[in-house]
Amino acid sequence: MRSFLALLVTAMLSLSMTKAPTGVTRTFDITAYQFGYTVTPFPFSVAVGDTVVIRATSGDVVHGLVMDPYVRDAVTLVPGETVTRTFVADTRGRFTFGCTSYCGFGHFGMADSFYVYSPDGTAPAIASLAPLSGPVQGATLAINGSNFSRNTRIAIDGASVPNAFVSATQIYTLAPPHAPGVVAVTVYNTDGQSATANFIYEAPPRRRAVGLRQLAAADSKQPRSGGKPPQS
Ligand SMILES: [Cu+2]
Repeated sequence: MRSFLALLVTAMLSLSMTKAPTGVTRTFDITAYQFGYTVTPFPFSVAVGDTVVIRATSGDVVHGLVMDPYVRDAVTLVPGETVTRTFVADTRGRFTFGCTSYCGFGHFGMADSFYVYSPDGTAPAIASLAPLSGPVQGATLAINGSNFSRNTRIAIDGASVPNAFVSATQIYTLAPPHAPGVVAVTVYNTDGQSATANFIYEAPPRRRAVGLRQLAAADSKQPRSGGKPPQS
């Protein structure tokens, strides 16, 4: 009888800690490379109770993937082959996944994160970026919004960038050098909820290749107005 009660209590506890499926299915494509993973769509985060489908492959050599507790047995990723796994994200938190197949000198640092958040928590929000655009060499960027913390993670075009925390409504970061174009600036709070805004890397101005001789020639053709004509 006592063991039955213990079992009942355990069952009730685990019920309260996990969440029933939401009926939402989220599909992510994961490509392993030396030495990291790209996940599309980005960010790799879902609400607790969502059904998650991952389709994983390798972009170069043979890699692996393990993510406790959702992908417990190491998956082998071979270029040109896609492995599909489906699970219900029933526990919230940040889950690290990494490579299980030795793939070179960067193998042991080959890891990334998957977030399962509670939709009841407060999500961060971005109100504005200052500046809105910057040079391809990179720039200091102020992110204004709400619900930021020292542990807020910032990514620009998928790459992690520093968080120089000021307050819950402002953080600074460094936008790294990047090709011209529009990129996503995403902030994540610790439970993986995120907000995204666009930043523009501006193409450098094109310099006209004009020689001194051409300049002089153009100058002599200019009609002169005003002043005295040169004395001959
Ligand atoms: Cu690897």
